[in-house]
Amino acid sequence: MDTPIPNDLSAFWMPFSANRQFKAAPRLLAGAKDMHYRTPDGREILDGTAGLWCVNAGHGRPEITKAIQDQAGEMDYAPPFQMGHPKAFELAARLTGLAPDPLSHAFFTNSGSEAVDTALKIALAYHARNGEPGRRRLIGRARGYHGAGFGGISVGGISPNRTNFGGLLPEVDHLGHTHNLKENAYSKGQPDWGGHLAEELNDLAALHGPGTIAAVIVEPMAGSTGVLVPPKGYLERLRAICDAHGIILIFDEVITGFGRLGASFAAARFGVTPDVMTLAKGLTNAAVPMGAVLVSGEIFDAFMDGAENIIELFHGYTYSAHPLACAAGLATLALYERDNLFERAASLESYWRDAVHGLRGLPNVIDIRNIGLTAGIELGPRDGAPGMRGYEALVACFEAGALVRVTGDTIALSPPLIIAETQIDTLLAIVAGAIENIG
Ligand code: PXG
Repeated sequence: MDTPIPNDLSAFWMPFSANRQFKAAPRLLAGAKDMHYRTPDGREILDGTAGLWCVNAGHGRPEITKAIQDQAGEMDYAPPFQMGHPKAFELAARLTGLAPDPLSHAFFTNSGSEAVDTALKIALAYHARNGEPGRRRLIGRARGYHGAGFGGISVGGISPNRTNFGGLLPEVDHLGHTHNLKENAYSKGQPDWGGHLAEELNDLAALHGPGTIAAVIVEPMAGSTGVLVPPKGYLERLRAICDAHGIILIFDEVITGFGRLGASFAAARFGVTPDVMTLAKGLTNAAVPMGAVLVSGEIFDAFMDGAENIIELFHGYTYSAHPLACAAGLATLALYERDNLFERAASLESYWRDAVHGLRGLPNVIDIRNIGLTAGIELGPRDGAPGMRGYEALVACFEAGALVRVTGDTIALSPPLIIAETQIDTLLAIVAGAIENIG
């Protein structure tokens, strides 16, 4: 059945999009099932990006749809302040059960951006309550993406996301990024070179005074800026330096959570556990917006002193732990477990790695990197027109029947974890054809 195409695209101000370019030649998606989108004119598009790194269990899973439908019929909404509903507590227990120790408490938000702002606020408030109000500095990393809120863009390291938005948060500094083509081009999995870059945190601690730093936030694997895989030893070193100086380590696992790297979380894959973890996307398979912040018992307990009738954290959202999101989250976690999707991602990794590295040698390809079910395929920029080659690759892939994500001139792939080996072949053949055709 054909879905009608809207006849006027003008009113919608599209996020993170070139509005005029898009509206001159729109790419619309109207349906989705398992590994495919469907366009309004009935074309099937293989989903090479799990939507936007989020539909990890594939599209339109009936178990999730039904859970949302049932919950909407039973109770549409419940206020989360000074009230509760059963599924919120159940989801928090299941989520913390899945997370590595000592992450034992969950705060719910509606997006990754809100999860990041919440995590930063918790880190600052924790130190204040813990007798160290002078710890107010937040450290992010160049090329980090932590959402679009003021907290997230302040610690984020993507310059156009920060420009023209005023003074941002004070008392923020950044580590350098770990991307280095000269040392690490065509690395498979974690690069050998670059673990020492974590020492920059010691330099920043010396510069500002270690007792002034509240938290460090990093994506264990940076997704948005093109699949930057952590060098061997890097995260371990960050953890050790944070421990030495009393700094809270926040892993932003909005992309890396829920099987993307072949384990529940990047923390489990790399064997490095943060004090705070931010989540969203795959938490509900993206069927209902939801984010979460997981914190250690030590952090939670620091808030649980004082008079019991006083609100411990003056923070929250109207839709924190929304019943539809909780229902979707519970159904999603059950599906991940029932279908062993994290293990499936792990077992597909070597096939995926070989397939993506098979594109080495194609015109203009200057690097290929991978981990879990992710890949970054970096193209050299066209003279005087950085980003053009990437954009043309996106359009060419879409026309050939695959959805990919492009950041600058890097093609980023992150398919649903249900992808079959034959679909990996199809996806990479489409990407290879696009790279050859755009020249
Ligand atoms: N942290 C990380 C690590 C993310 O990847 C966010 C926070 C923010 O989440 P929300 O739900 O507020 O969007 C993200 C979001 C891309 C792309 O091009 C990635 C994201 C968003 C938009 C585009 O790869 N990730």
